Amino acid sequence: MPHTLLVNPTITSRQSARFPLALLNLSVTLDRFGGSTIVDGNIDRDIVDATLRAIVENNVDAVGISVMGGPQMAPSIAVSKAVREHFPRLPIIWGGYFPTLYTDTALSAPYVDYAVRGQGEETMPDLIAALARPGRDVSRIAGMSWKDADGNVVHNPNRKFHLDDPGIVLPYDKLGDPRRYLARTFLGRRTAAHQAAIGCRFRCTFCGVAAMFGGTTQLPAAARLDRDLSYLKHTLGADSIQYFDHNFFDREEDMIPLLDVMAKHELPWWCYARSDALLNMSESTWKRVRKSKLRMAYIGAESPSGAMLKEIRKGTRPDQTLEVAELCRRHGVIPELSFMVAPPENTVEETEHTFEFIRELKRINPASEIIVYIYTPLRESSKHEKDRGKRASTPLLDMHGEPVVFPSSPEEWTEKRWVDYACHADAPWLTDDLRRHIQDFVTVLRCRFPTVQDMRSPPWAKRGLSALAAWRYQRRRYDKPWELNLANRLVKLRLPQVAGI
Ligand code: B12
Repeated sequence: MPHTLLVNPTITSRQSARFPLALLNLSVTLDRFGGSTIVDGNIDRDIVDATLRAIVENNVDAVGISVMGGPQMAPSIAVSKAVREHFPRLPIIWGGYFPTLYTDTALSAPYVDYAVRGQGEETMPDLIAALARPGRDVSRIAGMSWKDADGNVVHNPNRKFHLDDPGIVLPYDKLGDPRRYLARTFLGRRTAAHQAAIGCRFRCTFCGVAAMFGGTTQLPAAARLDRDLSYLKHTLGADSIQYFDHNFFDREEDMIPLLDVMAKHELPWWCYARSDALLNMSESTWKRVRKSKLRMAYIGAESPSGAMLKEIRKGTRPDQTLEVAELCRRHGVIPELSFMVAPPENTVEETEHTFEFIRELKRINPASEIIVYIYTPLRESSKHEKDRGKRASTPLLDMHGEPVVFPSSPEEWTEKRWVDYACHADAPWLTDDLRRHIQDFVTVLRCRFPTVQDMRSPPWAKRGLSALAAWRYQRRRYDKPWELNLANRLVKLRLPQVAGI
């Protein structure tokens, strides 16, 4: 009976740690024919030591590591290297967004043996079973890539996405006391993270979710959601839910039974949504949404330019963004609108246009929360195979007009400029002046309108910051807000784009 160790390398602080849902889902299927143990680096801060100990204690046969680009790269490398060094014969499997989008880069490392692409629930048990057989033949396992005897990377075909009901709740007890993952947020005192549906039917060209799912989405049965919410509410004591669903509101008729379950449980919630879906919902469905206590919807507004929204295949329009801000106000839902500024073309104009658009949104609905990202498109080869090479894309150029060359090893992805790229925080075509200008605008905006998601700073401090920033915001004097930077050192507002809600 093979035993697999599943590792979530550290990506955030202990207070911001949420259920490592990827590993919990993998655990369910691995435990059907063997065993599994989870090490969560967001809780066990010395992830290398915790992993090495768990390998010995559980007599482990393989190690699976969940890897997302950005700040999780460095700890993922550290833990993989340590495993290779101490247990050279133990297979190391990477799964998650990074190996799915950058498969060759992941497998170029000597400490990555197998890369699972997409969903791991079926691929991982197949792989573990194959590794236990003589010859270790993995050539027929869909959804993964590997290295042959000569070190060449072989990509097996993709695997279809499935949302099977395991008939049980996730094995939360594997995390020690699961209650420590319930957090005090603006939604409640004990907010739990949950994922009900998977995937997204849209194929936006910039989005990692589209690259992973290729337009597939699968909704859970209402009975399953009911069982999961009952457990979170009654057994763990959760009083609110953050849904990690890639795009919560799918077809209206399919959402109604789910919303009814949620209305029964009355757990205030947060989710990802689209402006068009919210705008198209009937009054009776909105009634259900209100009853179920939706508090905030994260909506990818992306850009005020219709042309750019078309270019990135967003499928929504700028007027819908403005309309949804008003609609949310009427229904008592806070819209959390995210934008991508500084695209590679018309960089400065698009950015200024976005700032003005944000001001308009704030006029329509002052409670709107705004997230400003830098537009960092995916490499063509990272897109889903169905979408690769479909559109004539202009090559990305850096600020000197040279082509942007993406990293070819996991180590290179740990360089600050690439961590920032993965975090949508910087891009090679940004000049120092524009980078500073964007940072300054964001500083003025977040001080003028402190996020309700911040639970640490006292209300008087937030009011003080807002008053201090008022004149700059009013007169558009964003540049060099030294007094706000100083004040920010004392009042450290939460950054939802870094730590989640
Ligand atoms: C929770 C979350 C976080 C948490 C922490 C996650 C953690 N590992 O503990 C926090 C808030 C810290 C975080 C941060 C970031 N995140 Co994040 N995050 C998510 C979120 C909302 C949910 C992840 C989740 O639990 N999903 C549920 C599980 C079931 O799905 P899954 O993780 O995909 O796992 C499945 C497969 O990927 C695979 N798999 C995963 N791991 C493994 C491991 C093995 C061994 C195998 C075989 C398979 C496998 O099988 C799993 C089961 O099917 C996703 C969006 C989403 N809904 O998935 C974004 C998402 C993963 N994040 C993303 C990004 C980019 C980031 C950031 C790097 C940048 C940013 N600003 O958003 C930041 C870093 C911020 C910073 N500056 O520090 C992107 C990744 C896309 C990409 N291009 O790589 C996503 C998809 C959001 C998006 N729409 O863009 N994130």
